[in-house]
Amino acid sequence: MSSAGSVPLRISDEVWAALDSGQAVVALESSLIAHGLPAPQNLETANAAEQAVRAEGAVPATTAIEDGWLLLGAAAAVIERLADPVAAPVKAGSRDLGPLIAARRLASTTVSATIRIAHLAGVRLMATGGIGGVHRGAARSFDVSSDIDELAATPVAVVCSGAKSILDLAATLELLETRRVPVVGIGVDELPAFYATSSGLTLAHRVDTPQQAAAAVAAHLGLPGAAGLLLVQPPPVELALDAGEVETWIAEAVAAAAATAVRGAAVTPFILAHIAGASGGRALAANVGLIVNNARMAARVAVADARLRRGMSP
Ligand code: PSU
Ligand code: MN
Repeated sequence: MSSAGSVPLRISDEVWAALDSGQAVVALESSLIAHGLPAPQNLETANAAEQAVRAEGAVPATTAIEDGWLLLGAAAAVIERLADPVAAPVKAGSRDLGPLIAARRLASTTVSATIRIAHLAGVRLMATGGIGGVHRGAARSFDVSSDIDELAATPVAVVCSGAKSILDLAATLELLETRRVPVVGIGVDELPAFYATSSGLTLAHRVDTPQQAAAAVAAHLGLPGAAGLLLVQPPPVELALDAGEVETWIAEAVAAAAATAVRGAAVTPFILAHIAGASGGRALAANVGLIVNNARMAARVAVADARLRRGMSP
């Protein structure tokens, strides 16, 4: 383990060695382990995502907060605790890092917290299922994920299946444009709708290979003042759900959340759990499949990006 300067950042030996030698590294968030997926699929998915990254020749770096440290490359034992409902890890967004370091709490990291940690060590790629975004009814609730503003500030490329369809996808795409975050489809012209292949929302940019994606990442991150970008791909075709069916479950879940005391950061896990139950497991299978698929794609892009930085063709 190594620490970096005065920031309490603990980088695993494996990740440190990869960074040191210019090898591809992919950051993986842990909020989906602790709060997005039920046990035991959460731990299985975390392990499968790490394996998918390794299989492509990159090094996975799962992020978390533990005992006063930001972790980049959480050890297997930490990932097991994050996946254990009894350990009850806190969900950390960007704003939470300082207080949770000071309190020495065990915490999982959302996309916003993950890209901040990744960028501390110069990691350029991360993977997740879907980013947070503009919630339905945000005009009244002001519930907009800090993932958006963190992407607007932090130069990391996030591979995902868009934003979860429980959000207002059109408003999320508009806000990403306002915040100057490019959204690039990988093999698609439309924003994927997480569980479903398409949202009907057209993207401004498309690439068709990991090499082209890496070229877009390198060009974007090379611009002075550039911050984050999104690379989006739909769920694996055999697991994708029908958009109309998903919409029905979401409407139920949003109504159920509004009828209870669930607010703020608890809303996303609540709605995801409702959909998992209502779909009879098919939403869960799609969620797991797309997370692993996005980890694999992020690794391919990271490998091509690492080649570009070594002056080789991607
Ligand atoms: N995708 C999933 N499950 C999740 C999340 C994404 O399939 O649990 C998490 C991500 O960590 C994302 C977070 O960054 O939800 C957004 O939460 P909020 O809206 O509270 O910012
Ligand atoms: Mn929120």
